[in-house]
Amino acid sequence: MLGVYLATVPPTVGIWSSLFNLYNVFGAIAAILVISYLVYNVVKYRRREGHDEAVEERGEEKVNWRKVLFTLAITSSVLFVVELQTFNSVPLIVPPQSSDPLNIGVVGHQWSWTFVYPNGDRLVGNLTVPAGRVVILNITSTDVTHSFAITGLDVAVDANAGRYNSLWFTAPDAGSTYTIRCKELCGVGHAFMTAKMTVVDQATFNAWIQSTGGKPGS
Ligand SMILES: [Cu+2]
Repeated sequence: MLGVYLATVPPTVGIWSSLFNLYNVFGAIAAILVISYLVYNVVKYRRREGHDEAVEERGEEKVNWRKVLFTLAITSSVLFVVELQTFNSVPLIVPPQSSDPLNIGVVGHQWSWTFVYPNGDRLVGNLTVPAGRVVILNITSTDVTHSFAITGLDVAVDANAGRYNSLWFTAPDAGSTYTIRCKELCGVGHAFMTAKMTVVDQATFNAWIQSTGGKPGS
């Protein structure tokens, strides 16, 4: 089952993307069915000559309980399956227990992102992470609500003042870069509230974090 598969494999870009595509396919099929049925009924029951008289003659329309129950049964079954899959996917929200995660603080403000590294460094607009390691971001804001999103990794969470929201990911490929964006309209500078994420190997990361100067956080 998809749910069991999801619960045992760490989410990577591939899984998120395949889920996104799956939802697109399901959404398109549902849309085609619903809209076709709607158009069919609009045409079939369009107003015609003598319509009012016919309705008056028939008297009050009777409810077709068989149809109602059939629709209810189909809808409930679909929702039940979706609900099961949702509960199966809950472990995805929690980082894998066996991992040795790297915790980085993220502070959003109008209009930039500051990253607080474990050694106390605070760097604006520069998120550098080692490839293949679980990274946990603890995200907050000093002013309005922002939303932290890594384009291409398909992860995002709101940045709210007064609380920390976290997300986790593993970046699979050393040498690649990603663009971080705010995706909650937060003022005139919103569109330019970006940062760069660079993925390096663990040794390069260790050397880099030492070279940043270890400026203690303020
Ligand atoms: Cu914004």
